[in-house]
Amino acid sequence: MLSEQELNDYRTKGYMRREGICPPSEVQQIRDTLLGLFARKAGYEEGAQYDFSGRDEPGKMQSFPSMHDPSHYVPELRKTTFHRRALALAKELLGEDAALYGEHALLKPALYGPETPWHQDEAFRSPDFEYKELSIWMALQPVTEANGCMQFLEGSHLGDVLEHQSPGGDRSLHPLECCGDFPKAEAVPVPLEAGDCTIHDVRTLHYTAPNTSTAPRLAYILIFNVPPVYKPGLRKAEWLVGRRTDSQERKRLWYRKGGIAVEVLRRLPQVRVTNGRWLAWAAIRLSSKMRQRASRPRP
Ligand SMILES: O=C(O)CCC(=O)C(=O)O
Repeated sequence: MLSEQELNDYRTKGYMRREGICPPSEVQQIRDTLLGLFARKAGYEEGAQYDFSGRDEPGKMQSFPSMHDPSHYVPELRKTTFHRRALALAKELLGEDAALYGEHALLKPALYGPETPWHQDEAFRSPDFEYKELSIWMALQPVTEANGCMQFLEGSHLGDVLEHQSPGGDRSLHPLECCGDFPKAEAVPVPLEAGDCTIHDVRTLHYTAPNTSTAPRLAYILIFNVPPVYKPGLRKAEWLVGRRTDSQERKRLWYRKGGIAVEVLRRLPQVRVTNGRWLAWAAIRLSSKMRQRASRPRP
């Protein structure tokens, strides 16, 4: 799907733009499906749906509705042309081992939808692994700077993971913002038509502005990776220590009430047992999560 020139460009810049990854009829169908999931707050109790930029409080209107893995609630999403083409692109960019790591839907409300702070996705990941990962961000209506199209810092994926922090120092909030030194003024906004996408590397610095338009901005993002390589102590990520969002808390309670079995059944068909490196990654992640939990002070 990609020319040598496009591959080289991606490697140099850390992002690219693709037109028409999704046919127009499917754009409408995916849009309606995701809006329906937001409207009925699907997955809220499981921690899959949450406010991306504020606290989740009962009865409070979300400032930036966000949802992880919508295909857990509507499995047909995985059968779309978008999923199929996105996987093919990921394999070209990351290698044949590439597989879907997660999905994200982000609904930036009209007029007041807040910004997504500058960040590198790797800042959210455990610092004990080396990653090869990318995100395919599809617009479900036209996007420009005015309603929050993606903006990138060219070449930023070639440097280190910079210092990040929780906005206002509040570690119960979902976003992380980059507080390292980088030339924000060189940001490149990438406007798109509905059904177009951007692709960015896990280390590329990116940002979206507040939605000042009169219509909501909806994006559907697919994240792909190859098995991360365990390198204990590779980086430090102080900003992750003690971070606990409201949605993580709901997920923990849901797991305890038996949700863990549901989660295992949902993920089982996707388990990548064909390659020992996926199994090693899963086992190391599980044991480090259990160690973290054991060392956490009891309330
Ligand atoms: O859509 C947004 O506002 C931000 C998306 C983002 O940060 C990402 O896809 O990594």
